[in-house]
Amino acid sequence: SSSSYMPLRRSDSVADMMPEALRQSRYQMKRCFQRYVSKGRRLMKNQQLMEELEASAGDDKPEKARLAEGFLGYVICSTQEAVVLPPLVAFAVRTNPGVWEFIRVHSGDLSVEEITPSAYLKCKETLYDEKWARDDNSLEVDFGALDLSTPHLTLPSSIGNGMQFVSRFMSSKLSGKPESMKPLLDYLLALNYRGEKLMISDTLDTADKLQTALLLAEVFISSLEKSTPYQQFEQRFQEWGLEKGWGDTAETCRETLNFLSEVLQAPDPINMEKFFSRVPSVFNIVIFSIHGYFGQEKVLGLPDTGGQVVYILDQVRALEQELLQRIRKQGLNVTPRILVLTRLIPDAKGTKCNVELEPVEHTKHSSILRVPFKTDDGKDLRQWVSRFDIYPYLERYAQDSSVKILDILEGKPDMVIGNYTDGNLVASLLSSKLGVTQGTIAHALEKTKYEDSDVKWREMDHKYHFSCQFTADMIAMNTSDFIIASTYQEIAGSKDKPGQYESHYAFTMPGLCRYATGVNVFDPKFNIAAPGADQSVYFPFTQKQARLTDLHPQIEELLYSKEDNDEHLGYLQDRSRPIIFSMARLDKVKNITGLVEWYGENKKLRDLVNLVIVGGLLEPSQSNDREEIEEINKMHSLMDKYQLKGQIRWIKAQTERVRNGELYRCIADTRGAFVQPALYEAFGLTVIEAMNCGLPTFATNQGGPAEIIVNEVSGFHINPLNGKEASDKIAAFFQKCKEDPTYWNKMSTAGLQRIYECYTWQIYATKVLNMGSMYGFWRTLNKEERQAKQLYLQMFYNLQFRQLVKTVPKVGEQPAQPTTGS
Ligand code: UDP
Ligand code: LCN
Repeated sequence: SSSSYMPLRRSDSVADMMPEALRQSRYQMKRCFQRYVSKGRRLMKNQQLMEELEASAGDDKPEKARLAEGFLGYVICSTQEAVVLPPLVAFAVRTNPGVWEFIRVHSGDLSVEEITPSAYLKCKETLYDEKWARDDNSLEVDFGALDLSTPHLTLPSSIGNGMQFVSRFMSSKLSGKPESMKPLLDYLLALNYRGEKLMISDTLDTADKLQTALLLAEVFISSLEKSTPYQQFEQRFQEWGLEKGWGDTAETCRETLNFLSEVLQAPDPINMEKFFSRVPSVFNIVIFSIHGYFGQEKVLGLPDTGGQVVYILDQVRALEQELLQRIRKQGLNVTPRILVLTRLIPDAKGTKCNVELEPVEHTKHSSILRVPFKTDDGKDLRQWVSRFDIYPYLERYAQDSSVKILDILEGKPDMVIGNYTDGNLVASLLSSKLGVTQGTIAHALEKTKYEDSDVKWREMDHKYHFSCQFTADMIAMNTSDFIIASTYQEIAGSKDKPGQYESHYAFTMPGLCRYATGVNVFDPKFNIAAPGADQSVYFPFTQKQARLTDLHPQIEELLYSKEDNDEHLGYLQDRSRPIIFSMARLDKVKNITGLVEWYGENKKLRDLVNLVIVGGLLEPSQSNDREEIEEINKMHSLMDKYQLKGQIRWIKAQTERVRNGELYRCIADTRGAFVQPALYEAFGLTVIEAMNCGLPTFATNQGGPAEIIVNEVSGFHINPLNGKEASDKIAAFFQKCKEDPTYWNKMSTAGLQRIYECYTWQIYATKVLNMGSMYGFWRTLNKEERQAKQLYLQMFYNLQFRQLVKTVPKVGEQPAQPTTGS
């Protein structure tokens, strides 16, 4: 019989549509659900659910197709995972980025019920810790319940545009009665630099008075020559109650006055944003990046030391420039300061990580400030500590660094920005203590890197201490005023795959804590500001006059000398071939060994190109990082297995940025390509470095690179889970280039174009300083609710986080006994 399918209205809620769908294809559904429950209790992921749905149609091909296209197919296809507890099956359905629904279906009578995230999580916990799941008083946290009056975005496509939404919402909130302006007025009245008033004086204490003053000033100033310096009319401004900060010339002052007049008359988002981009509210910034070796020389490629360091140093340079330009335009004579806080490591291993204060190169007012970790007996901890084991040192670190910061800045910073879990937690402690605006950056959230790391936290805790890490992440995300993400996918993923932040929406760590709402990606605190690459280091290979030819002999040796030494292994027999190049820390997720294996397996590719790898150390005995050691061993065994010598060059981690820039360009000279094969990459700075140098790039479709590169337009996506397909794709490219050399140039140019349009530090700095200013005001609204949440977070920190920290051994201590024999 032909079954009739209901018309799909995909915007409707799944729970609402389900009963009707069931009525229409009851028989197939029953078969499918029988399969789901037949194997007993378990967690099923999307792929398994789809496979079993297909299998339930047996050999009937048309039936299979109908199922896949029908409503059930749609629901299962959108289901991220399902918990099977016969006879019930609970589904976590994600119909759109950020949009989740939880439903429970009875496999016998096919009744459907919508359930809360908490109820869904309880089902899931049953699989791992039944007693805890059934305990009415197990710890449940719902941060969402604490921001009831925070407005939320509703459109998935707007996620990451928080600032725009905030300025719209503020516009409507400040509209209407004159009293509505009070928060803005109070904010302006409080503006000062070290006690000296800015913009308005205390006399302008009502919106009316302010409006009148603005009007007088505007009329007066339009009669002046545009370039008239502020000093010439400063006196007049003061008579009206206007202080410094409006501008350096008549023209800029007039603009700023006008933006505010417009806002006072009838607030609109455009003038609101423009006004806030002018407000002198940020002069001193503190940035936390604690773990790893943080330095400017000889640190890159060391364990835990990669893109985050590059990102921050470039970020500081860009922010300082933008600050200087803004301050000048505000007509102020203020020196901005940026401090990057990291840890001081006495055993610095040839780096400068044992130096307390170090100026940041190419800046005038920015420094790295290093504060040591302390042992229990008050001594400086001498050695490097893995980011996974760092938790016991952070609270003390926050206290010690806050003393130093206040001392050096001679007061509070105006904004703190954290990086990664450790930096964000310390930034949270500091911002709560000092009451300053906080921004959060996560170069990678570990939760999504390790499958089921939330429900299986217990198994992994002795190695990774995720119990501490995820708790700290939750505290930071919820304390922070704004969150800076590099890409949309970092927040809300893609059509099929949840984003890093999104995966913290509702999750559970059975036996520890259930997050009914962890963080909601529709919160307007989320913003995208993509980093760039330093264009003085990474510039196109075609810029002949700028090329660093002095370095060519060294690079020549690095790539082509025939002998193995302690810098490189393997050699390239046929120099005429193009090179495919990859460079990364030798971590498992970077999947460098995967690339070597694909290359080894693919005869065609091996005939076309040579392979050059930069990463890690060459001998396991030289490393003290668990994962790196495993990967080093794997590299050796793959080189043996596929007899790669003669076709591969493996060079150890390279710490000279400038030389690396030239290295990318030398690879481009061979008309080669860059390959970034990571199993998952949060952003992927090497991808934009390579593209900046004009090197055609193949990068993982898992994470940031999928957004940086438009597939087949400005580069290529490869699927790291399908090595054959990936290596065939690379081979096909080189085959095509052989036949049509212009194809290589076309891809090279298209990559550059993409970079110039979207990935530069200038664009970034403007956005981030606007955030600082805008969210600095935003946090003054809704004070009571914020304070209540802050108290709750403090309690959570004290009762939960501090207890968990005790399970992490300090350096030299015996690890806590694992609870199960593993
Ligand atoms: N890098 C380097 N030498 C190495 C490996 C990496 O200089 O041996 C640099 C690379 O050029 C890039 C950064 O380290 O600037 C890595 O950043 P990415 O975002 O690719 O990855 P992460 O290491 O942050 O995960
Ligand atoms: C850390 C990572 O893992 C990369 O994906 C990023 O590109 C880098 O930090 C800079 O944000």
